[in-house]
Amino acid sequence: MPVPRLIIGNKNYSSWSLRPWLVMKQCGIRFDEQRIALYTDSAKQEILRHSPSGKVPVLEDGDLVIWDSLAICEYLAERHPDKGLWPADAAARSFARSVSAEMHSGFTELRTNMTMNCRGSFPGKGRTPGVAADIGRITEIWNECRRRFGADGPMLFGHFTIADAMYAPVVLRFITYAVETDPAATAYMRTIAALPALQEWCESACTETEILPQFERYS
Ligand SMILES: N[C@@H](CCC(=O)N[C@@H](CS)C(=O)NCC(=O)O)C(=O)O
Repeated sequence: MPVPRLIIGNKNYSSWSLRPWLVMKQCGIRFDEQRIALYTDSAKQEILRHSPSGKVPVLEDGDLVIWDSLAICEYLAERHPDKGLWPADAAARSFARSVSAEMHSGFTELRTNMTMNCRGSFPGKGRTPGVAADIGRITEIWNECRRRFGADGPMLFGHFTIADAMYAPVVLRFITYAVETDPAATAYMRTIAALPALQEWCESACTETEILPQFERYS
């Protein structure tokens, strides 16, 4: 039986691609992966062959095309109810959806000034006042999730959910830019960073040869 195909960008730089990829890997959902090197002369044309938005990630599953990271995660949660991709409890689930949507639509300062770069190491760079505010809000989210809903495990809602995938690229950014966090947030970051699936992504990112100057401004 054919498996879904996830089309992603460069692993070193494409944080939106990482989110659904991590959900599928972490939950053992079988899929084929196709990588398009972003921002080359032919990249846009190639992406548009798969994704009407001209952006990655996009998931092709039979006749279905699902574009946008969060829409893909929602689709996976519907297709795989056994994986617990959202918390079972309604209060926890609405909280998980809210923090995932907050990530998806927000933290622009952080995303602009501390772009994901798995290979990079830029301690202290990019800390505008807006970035500091984003860092404060993100650690507040992590700590509140852990305190209120995380008793059954080390993730935001105990076990791995879409919310953890949404924040995994932020964990990678905090490592790259050496953001210092409180002990609870640091423990959460360690848990996410140790996920074999995330390590696999980073190892793969390190083998990529493309260098995109717009994401290397501190190099
Ligand atoms: N809201 C979209 C954002 C997708 C997005 O911005 N993707 C970037 C890569 S991380 C992209 O495709 N850039 C290539 C381009 O714009 O040509 C999502 O969540 O999937």
